[in-house]
Amino acid sequence: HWEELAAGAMILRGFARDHETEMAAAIEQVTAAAPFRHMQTPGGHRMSAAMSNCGEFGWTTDRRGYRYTREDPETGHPWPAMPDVFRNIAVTAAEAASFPGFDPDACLINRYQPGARMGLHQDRNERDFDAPIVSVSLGLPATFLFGGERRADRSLRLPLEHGDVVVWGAAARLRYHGIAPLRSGSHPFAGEARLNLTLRRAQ
Ligand code: MD3
Ligand code: FE
Repeated sequence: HWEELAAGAMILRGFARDHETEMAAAIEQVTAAAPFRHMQTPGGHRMSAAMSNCGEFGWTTDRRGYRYTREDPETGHPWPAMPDVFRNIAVTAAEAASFPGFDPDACLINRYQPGARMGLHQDRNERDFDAPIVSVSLGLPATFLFGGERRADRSLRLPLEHGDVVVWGAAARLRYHGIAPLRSGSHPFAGEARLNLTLRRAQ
């Protein structure tokens, strides 16, 4: 069962919990081939969340800018294939939130350790903003910051927990958002970390 958080943002609480064993194996497999790393922003800052990707395209940032690439710049190899379990969760969730036919070609994996955060930003590197983004939260809980259409708009604070899936589309697709600094703790799924998958249509 889902509920609408805001126009265009549908939350399916605990939707991914039934698939956690398969997801853990899939994350292991992807990050063995494309290890988590702290990327550099164009402004020269090191991101506090560590990242990896799977799928045809992966999101990266360095001093030259933000973009999607077919290859992992660290290894020169294509990003690992998107595991079926990720795709299936995203497609089913999108369908439940009335986005039939979602066909993700990119999955960014973020790892937050205590203190890591993500400042308010918009996701604008995708070609088509009509496709939603599906996020899957795993491990430690986090406070999601949900802003408005302008950076200065007030943010709502929303807890996201292990297994929560959110479909961000339509009117929510270009809203500012971020993650407050992760609080210390331990979770049976991920130890002292939060993992977040975002499945996207990049190209
Ligand atoms: C709302 N990740 O990777 S996921 C990101 O928890 C990102 O790691 C956060 O923001 C995380 O870009 C938040 C939830 C999310 C993802 C994309 C959105 C919310 C969104 C795009 C538009 C609006
Ligand atoms: Fe984002």
